[in-house]
Order: sequence, then structure tokens, then C-alpha cells
Amino acid sequence: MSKIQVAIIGAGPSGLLLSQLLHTRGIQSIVLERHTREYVEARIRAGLLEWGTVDLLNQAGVGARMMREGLAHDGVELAFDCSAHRIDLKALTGQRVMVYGQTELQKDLADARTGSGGCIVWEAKDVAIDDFAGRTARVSYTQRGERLDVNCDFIAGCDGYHGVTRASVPQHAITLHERVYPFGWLGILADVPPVAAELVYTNHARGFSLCSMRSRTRSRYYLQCPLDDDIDSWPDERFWDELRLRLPEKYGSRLITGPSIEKSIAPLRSFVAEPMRFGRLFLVGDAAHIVPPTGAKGLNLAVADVRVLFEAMVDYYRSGSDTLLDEYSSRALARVWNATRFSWWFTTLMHRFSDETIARKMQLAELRYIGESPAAAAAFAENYVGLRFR
Ligand code: RFL
Ligand code: PHB
Repeated sequence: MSKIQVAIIGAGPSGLLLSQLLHTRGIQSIVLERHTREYVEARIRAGLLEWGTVDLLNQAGVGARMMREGLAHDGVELAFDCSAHRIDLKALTGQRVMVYGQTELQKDLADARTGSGGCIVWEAKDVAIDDFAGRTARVSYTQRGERLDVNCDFIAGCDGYHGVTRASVPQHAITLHERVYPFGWLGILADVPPVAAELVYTNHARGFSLCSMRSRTRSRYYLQCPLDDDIDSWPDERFWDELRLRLPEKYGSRLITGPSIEKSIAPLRSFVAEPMRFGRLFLVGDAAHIVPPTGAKGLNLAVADVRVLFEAMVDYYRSGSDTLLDEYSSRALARVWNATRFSWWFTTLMHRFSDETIARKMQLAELRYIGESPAAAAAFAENYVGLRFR
């Protein structure tokens, strides 16, 4: 049986970032990941980082390539009624956002951990949380047919929505809040220049669309679609035709199309588990909460949890104090609920929910209000760039 300070379950962005930050303070961790490194790095997910996320990645020493290759944006566009309205994030909040793909971040984090001798067990099978209620904690896993145990001070559950850590908590100790949306996002990645310099979120009578990007030569586009649509019913041509229809004329007319590199349909969900701490087990990121991607909060929230837990663990190992560990759940959840509210609101504002004309008229009235009122635009902007840490 080996002994380590922190056992981290999951090598997604939250698990690897926590491990890297702890390493910078001499705190040892082991990361147990179910899949191979190649599999984890191939998942196409988030693309937009709040500046608070950028700062923490730099603090962890993994931000050099992001600062070189990422695209800092000062604004974002909301399109409706056939025209686009720019929200000047920088002018309204003093902050920018960074376009940098989660796939790249995954690589930077894994390179940093591997380069500094970090212990990541890829393909750790049947991870089990054996004890987290006592004076120490214990996890076990199977590697190449051998069952191994790890004793630790703390377990960080960074294993995403379908992970084992949240599922190991007794039902009576946890409250789950959930809303499932009646549509999905069909996403496409293509090596074509983005249609606009900044992101464009469009409310259209045919449904929502989003123009995002990964670089100046790689675009990421999304369309609202029925949840039960088969991906095979969306050949590239159909996707491009539909996207063109949903964009304001000035963008539709200059859309450059090309073969897709990746295409998938993702369901949309709001989900929060409370509390986020159970004895020596701390839930982090998607293991504890999911937001719909409108507003790009998922990865940023995961990183925000990591920040709070990292500070608490550093304080514990430096001073022996439990105070910040005790505050982890309430501090993290305060931010989680703000982002859950914003993501729900922005999703509700931008998507087609029904044929009800009154619903769409009210969406358009609110969008016009955001376009005309500096106060309304500022409320949107400060949530979009990420609320200040408290
Ligand atoms: P992850 O990334 O899901 O990583 C969890 C890791 O745990 C592993 N795992 C296990 N390992 C060992 N044993 C087990 N039993 C395990 N069970 C699971 C998994 O293999 C995985 O490697 O969670 P983490 O680290 O909390 O990070 C969260 C983010 O990945 C997530 O919030 C974002 O990707 C959400 N998200 C977006 N967020 C944004 O901020 N901006 C976006 O633009 C954005 N777009 C998206 C998204 C999520 C998407 N998904 C999940 C479908 C687009 C999509 C399509
Ligand atoms: C993305 O680039 O994948 C992306 C950007 C902004 C969002 C959602 C997804 O709100």
C-alpha cells in the first residue's frame, strides 16, 4: 500500500491543473485516469477561457503556449433580427477573454506534469473510493491486471459527470438539482477561417447558432438541433446550408465552408450537486456541476473550483488549519450558482423552445434592451468575462 498526500481521480483539465498547482507548492499527488492520454486529448470541448482562468494557468506555469497561440478577444457579438450587436467586454468590464482549445490545454497540462515527474496513471481501471469518512482516505484501482491501494490525506473527485466519486457518496448526504433542455448542440470543427473576428451568438427563428473558433484558420460552429437527431442526418453540406440561413446576411454571405474534422451532438443540462465536500472527498468541476455551453462557463467553473481547493490545501499543509477546507464547498458553490444562473438565462434567451410567438417576441425585446442599455450590456458582460473572485 502506498501513501500520498492527495489522490486525484480524473486527468481532465481540473485533475491535471490541481496536480500541477499542488506540485508548485511541494504537495504530492497521484492522478488516476480511466482512459489513455490519446483518448483524453482527442476530446473536442471548450474553447473560451475567462481571464481568471488564464491567470491561474500562468500561475501554474502552464500558460506559455496559450499566451503565444491563444487569441485574446475584447468583445463578443449577439445577433438577432438579421443584425449583429457587439458587446464591448473590455470597455464594459476592463477584461478580455481568451480563445484557446481545451485539447491544447490538456496537452500543455499533461506535458507539464509528465515533465516534472508527476505521477499520472493512464488506464487506471475500476477506481474505487474505499474510505473518505475517517482520519485518512483510501482509493484502489487496477493497473495491468494488478489491484493497487493508495492511502492519502484527501481525494479530489475530478472525474467528470459520469465519474465514480460523486456516485460513491451516500444518497442521503447529497442533494442533486437538475434541468435537462429539450434540444442539443450540433458542433462542427473545420479548417476554414472563422466568419468573424470575434464569437457570434445568434438567436434565429430557425434556432440558435454560434460561430466560434480555435485559431485564425480553424473554426468551431454550433447549431441548435433536436435531441434525437442522428449525426448521419447532418452531412457537412446540410450543416453549412443551415448555418448560413441562421446568420445575419453580412456573415452568411462570407461564410467559408470546408470538410468537417469533427462533428457531434451534445445534450444540454444544468446540474448542481450540494455540498461539494464529504469528509476527505472534494468534488471538483463537472463531477459536481454541469452548465449548458451557452456562455462557456463549464471549464472556467472547473478551474475556479481548483483555485479554491488548491488554496485550502496549501493552507492546510502550511498551517495545519482546516478553515479553508471547511469553506471549500460554500465558496465554490457561490460561484457555481452564479454561473448556473447565467448559463440558464443565456440559453433561455438565445434558443428556440417552442412555436409560441410570445416567447420569441420577449427574447427579441430583451436582446434589443441589451443592445440599447449600457446597464443591461454591462450585466451581460461582467457575467460573460467571469464574476470577480470573492
Ligand atoms: P472532464 O473534462 O470530464 O474530465 C474528467 C476526467 O475523469 C475521467 N474519469 C475517470 N477516471 C478514473 N476513474 C473513473 N471512474 C473516471 N470517470 C471519469 C474522464 O475520463 C476524464 O478524463 O471534467 P473536468 O476536469 O471537471 O473538466 C470540465 C470540462 O471538461 C467541462 O466543463 C467543459 O468541457 C464543458 N464544456 C465547455 N466549457 C467551457 O468552459 N467552454 C466551452 O466552450 C465548453 N464547451 C463543454 C463544451 C463540454 C462538452 N461536453 C462535455 C460534451 C463542449 C462540449 C461538447
Ligand atoms: C467553443 O468554442 O467551443 C465555445 C465557445 C463559446 C461557447 C461555447 C463553446 O459559449
